[in-house]
Amino acid sequence: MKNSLRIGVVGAGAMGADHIDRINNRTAGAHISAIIEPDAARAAQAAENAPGAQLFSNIEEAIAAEAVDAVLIAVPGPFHEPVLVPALEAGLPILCEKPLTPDSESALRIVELEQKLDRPHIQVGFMRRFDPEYNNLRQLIESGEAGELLMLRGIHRNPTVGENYQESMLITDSVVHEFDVIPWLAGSPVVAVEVKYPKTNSLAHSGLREPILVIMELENGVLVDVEMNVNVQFGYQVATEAVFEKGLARIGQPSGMQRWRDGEFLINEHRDFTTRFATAYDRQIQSWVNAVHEGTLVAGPNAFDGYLVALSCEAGVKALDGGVIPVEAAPRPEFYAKNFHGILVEKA
Ligand code: ISE
Repeated sequence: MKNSLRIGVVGAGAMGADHIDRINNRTAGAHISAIIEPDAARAAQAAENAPGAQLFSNIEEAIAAEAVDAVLIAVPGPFHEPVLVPALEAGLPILCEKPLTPDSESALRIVELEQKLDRPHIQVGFMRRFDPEYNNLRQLIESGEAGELLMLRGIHRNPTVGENYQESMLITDSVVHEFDVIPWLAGSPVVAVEVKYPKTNSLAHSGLREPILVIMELENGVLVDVEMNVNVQFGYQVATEAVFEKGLARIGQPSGMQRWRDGEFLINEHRDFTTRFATAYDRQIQSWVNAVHEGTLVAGPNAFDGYLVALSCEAGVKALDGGVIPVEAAPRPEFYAKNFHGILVEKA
């Protein structure tokens, strides 16, 4: 075993706390050495699961104290850039929860700053690339075994959302995942986005028009539709159907024990993304830690991928008001050319 990687987690909210538990209890070759959180009560609570971790109220203090070898950013998206900049300037490897930043302009600033380093240092936390079923589907598409991919049909359903969930968040907080994983699956970028409204769910809180149907055109001609629904009431579902020239493939169906009882057939369904993507999160963090040990630093979506997602989200938010909105990206710099597959590498 190489030296254990000292990770500083920035933000000890629900996602940060989940990563603290994952890194200290289920990840080889790493531990939490610092919790960077301005809210003292939240920091103290998170520290209970991170014995020996030092507490800091900002990233600059943790860097000055030489308390971290790598940083995991789990604060909300609008606060990413002020953490990414000093972490990049200190040359630290970074795992940044989605989104990279909330808009393409700031994403491009990060991409430009990162290119001053010798290689990419930022991995963006689009964990679906590490889900075993998504990996299987990608391999099937790449293999050509079922012929050409023609269409992808996605469902993305949440049980309910709070009053703070705004209409634009259907795109920026939820479909943001499809904007990363669909081009990765199909091997082709999004070139246009359209949104259609079915009948609105009366159970959605006031002002939220949902569900929506998001239609994405990919450069290679594959057409994608995604039902984005945040009020299904019963559980959490993320599934994809791929339509090929020679057959179909489906991933993300409910799984677990099946029961027949009192005239009913029962099967487990997820209640939220923490269980649906538990394996993906574990594999994402382990692969990142391994990449840092090996010196490649990034084992998944990089900052340029984060910039492309930000562009698609901007188009998606515009498309909420109607029209087919084009997505026009700057060319991918050579610096970001490597195609990361998100396939698990063995534990370090
Ligand atoms: C949440 O923030 C996530 O990232 C989940 O993966 C997504 O399914 C959910 O819709 C978002 O609100």
